[in-house]
Amino acid sequence: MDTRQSGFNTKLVHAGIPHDAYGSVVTPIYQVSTFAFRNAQEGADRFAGKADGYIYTRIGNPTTAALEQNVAELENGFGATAMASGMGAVSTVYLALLSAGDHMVSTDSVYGPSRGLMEKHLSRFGVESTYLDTTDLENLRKALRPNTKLVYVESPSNPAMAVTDIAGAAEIAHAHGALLVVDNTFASPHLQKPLDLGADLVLHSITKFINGHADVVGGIVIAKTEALHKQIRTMMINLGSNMDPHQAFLVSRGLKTLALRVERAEQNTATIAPWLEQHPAVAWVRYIGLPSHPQHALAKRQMSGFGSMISFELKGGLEAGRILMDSVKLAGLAVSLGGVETLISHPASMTHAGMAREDRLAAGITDGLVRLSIGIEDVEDIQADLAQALAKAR
Ligand code: LCS
Repeated sequence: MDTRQSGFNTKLVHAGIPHDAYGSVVTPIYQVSTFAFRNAQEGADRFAGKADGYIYTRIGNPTTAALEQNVAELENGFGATAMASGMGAVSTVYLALLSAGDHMVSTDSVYGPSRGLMEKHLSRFGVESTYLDTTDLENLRKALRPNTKLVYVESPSNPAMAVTDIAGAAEIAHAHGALLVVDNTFASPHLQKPLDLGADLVLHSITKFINGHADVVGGIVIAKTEALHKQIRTMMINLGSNMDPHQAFLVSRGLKTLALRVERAEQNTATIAPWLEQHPAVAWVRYIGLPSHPQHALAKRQMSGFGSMISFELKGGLEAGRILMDSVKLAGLAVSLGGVETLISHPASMTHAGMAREDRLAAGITDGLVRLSIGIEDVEDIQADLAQALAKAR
């Protein structure tokens, strides 16, 4: 079925499924490392790109290709390349698009290792970077240098929940001859389509909303054009950052319910966030769906929903936050997010522990910030769990 003109939910269920001899209604697992050629000429033609067909699973695999086709359609891109992890996607993008002497500008509150990889490792190869508050586009414009080749935005950002104007960032990047990459992990393709807003590449930690069941680590990069898609794919093949077919099978299974999961989790969050904000033990709440969020209006404009990620701090700061995290029973005390289960974590000592404290504070990641990923459980149970833990933390 050609789903390219279909609605989002139809794409989730049907896009990318290959037609096989058995009429399989979902994509089977091609747990195969290498594919035989009928003759030597066909092998040579496949390598030269003159004949269709698979060669070797690091280069491409039918199960992985089905997932790639599905996500490319969801993001309205030319093509997608699935990776072993979200960091596999981030590192492949950096290495494909940046060379010694190039400069990148990025959101200061990106996922810790996305920044660490650049500042601690790519810097060894002569790549420069500037991290700043990209919610202020003037900041971004001023940071561009003659050698700036890439603008890398995470929106909403992890865990500061900073929202960047993607169309505005695209305009600034393109006027300068640079590309715009958007990490769309926190929104998922259901709530935000950065390519439609002007981005050149979108990436996801598939581990989060796209898979949604806390049982797979994976990543994906979606390109707007054929040329960019080929550039990313070639780097993935050379780095060996490919996704395994068994991983891809599980992700395709989880993906079918993305819209249902995201909508239910957001419905729960719409109850939890305002309740937390008025709770006497809570100092502040950052949720993009609350009018108190500084980019609430922008989020409303460029996204079709507010999602299920909340950052907040207790009046008792870090010490109270620790008691809260040790007291929850339903919420899992774990990193990661975007699954069906509610999770709670402490970025300063966990996901963003690798950042210098002054960089963390400048990016809005305070010592006492607690991050919640609201799941799809009954909202009364989530609320009761948080209420009993907050009572202990007061
Ligand atoms: N981008 C974002 C926005 C992320 O949140 C993560 C992981 C990655 C990229 C990397 O993806 P991975 O390699 O883990 O699939 N974020 C995590 C977090 O907040 N807790 O655990 C992982």
